[in-house]
Order: sequence, then structure tokens, then C-alpha cells
Amino acid sequence: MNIRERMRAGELLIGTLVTVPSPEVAEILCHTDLDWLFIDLEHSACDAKDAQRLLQACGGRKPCLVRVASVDEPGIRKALDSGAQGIILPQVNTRQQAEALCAWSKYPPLGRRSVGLARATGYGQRFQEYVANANQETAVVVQIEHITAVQNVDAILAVPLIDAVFIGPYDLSASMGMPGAVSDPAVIAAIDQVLARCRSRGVAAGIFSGTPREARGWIEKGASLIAVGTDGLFLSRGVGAAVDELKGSPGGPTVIG
Ligand code: 3PY
Ligand code: MG
Repeated sequence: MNIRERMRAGELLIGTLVTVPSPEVAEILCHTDLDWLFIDLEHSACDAKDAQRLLQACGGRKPCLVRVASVDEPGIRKALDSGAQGIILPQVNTRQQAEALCAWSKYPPLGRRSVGLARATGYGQRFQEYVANANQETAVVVQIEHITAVQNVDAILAVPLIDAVFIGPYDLSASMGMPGAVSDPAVIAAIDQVLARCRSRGVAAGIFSGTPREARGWIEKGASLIAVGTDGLFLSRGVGAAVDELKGSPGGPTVIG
């Protein structure tokens, strides 16, 4: 099964954010048991060219979804043409935004994706095969991470081409006036509401978690598309733990979770 089918089937998929524009980092992650990689173009310095380098480094060994910076057709087109298996769109607050993402991610007749001879098609050599299968294989994921989106969740979930919802607790907490307070009961209640709506409509739900412990809690509540930590967090935690052990220092870097 491809990542879209696995997502739709509600399979537990554990990934992490790739924020460092280094093919070596992507290669390192490909040697782990992660199920997928979340290549972040929204909050990192990575651009479309970096995304292609990261996808090349993965070489199809892990499904990669690219989070584009915003709902703009060129960004979505370039990420898919570079070979991303799906798109994650941040800050989706309305049904119209979700529909726009679907339109730019799917070839006609489902959508309005433009056709090119880029990396995804083997630079044209696998053109027919790619175009024939792309709509079936490309995952479309919308981020619910604003209190307005929570209020509009039913309208967003009604868009049929959406494969999963991905909750952003950090932006959600910010939209509720308390940036970073991801454990605040009001933020948890808003997340629970989205998870419940996804469950009742049969749409896969995903979420970002800073730590595996936090992720486990969301999995118990029904989330299946999990992004735990980031490359940067794993690096700093690993170094921090080694230094703490050797220096016995109570301090170390401030790391979320
Ligand atoms: C958030 O928590 O806002 C995110 O977008 C995490 O990916
Ligand atoms: Mg966010």
C-alpha cells in the first residue's frame, strides 16, 4: 500500500520533521524505522530546491510529505514535481482553502494540477506511469491549527479528497492566546474535539508531538499520523543527554517537552 492508502486505512505512521536542508540528515533518517518524513518548508530555511535534494537523498526509501509554506499553486506543484508523496498545508481554516489544496494537488479530472516533465516522472521517462497513478498515490493533508479551523472542522472534513487532518498544537495554542501552552486544558479540549470529529467522519487524524510520551497520549485518543520531534530536537536532546551524563550538569539546552 502507498502512504495515502495506509493513511486512509488509519495505520499508525510515525514520522518526524526534517528542517535542516541537508541530504545527509535525510539519509540518516532513512536508516531508521520511521514510517514517513515530514519535510518542512513552512518554518525552516528549506526551499523548493532543498526539498528536491532531500527527496533525492531519500530515493524512495521513505514516503515524504512536504509541508508547503502556504496555499500557493507553484509551491505545491514544485514539491509534487520533485517527487513528494503528498502535501501538508498549514493553517487551513476554511473549506475553500482545503478545496484549493486538493485542486492543485490532483491532475484533471479530479483537480487542476499542471503537468510537467520533472523528477517525479523520471524527467519524462516514466511520464505515463506517473501521471496514471499520481492521483491515487498523492496524499493531501490539511493542518488544523487555529481555533477558527476547529470551529469549521466539519466543513473542512467534508472535502472528499482530503486524506488526513494534521493538528498543529503550537499554532492552535497561539490562536487561543497562549503560544506554546500545548498542555493547557482548553487547547487539549480543542484537540479532543477535532479528534472526535475525525473519528466520527472516518478521516485519519494526525498531530505533532514534541516527545514520544506526548505522542503516545494522542495515539491512545485515536491519532494515527504522528510527527514526533524534529531533526533539530533529536540532535540537541542527544547532545544534551551526553553532556549531562559526562558533566553532571543540571542545565543544558532548553528543549520542548
Ligand atoms: C504546530 O504545532 O503548530 C505545528 O504546525 C506542528 O507541526
Ligand atoms: Mg503550525
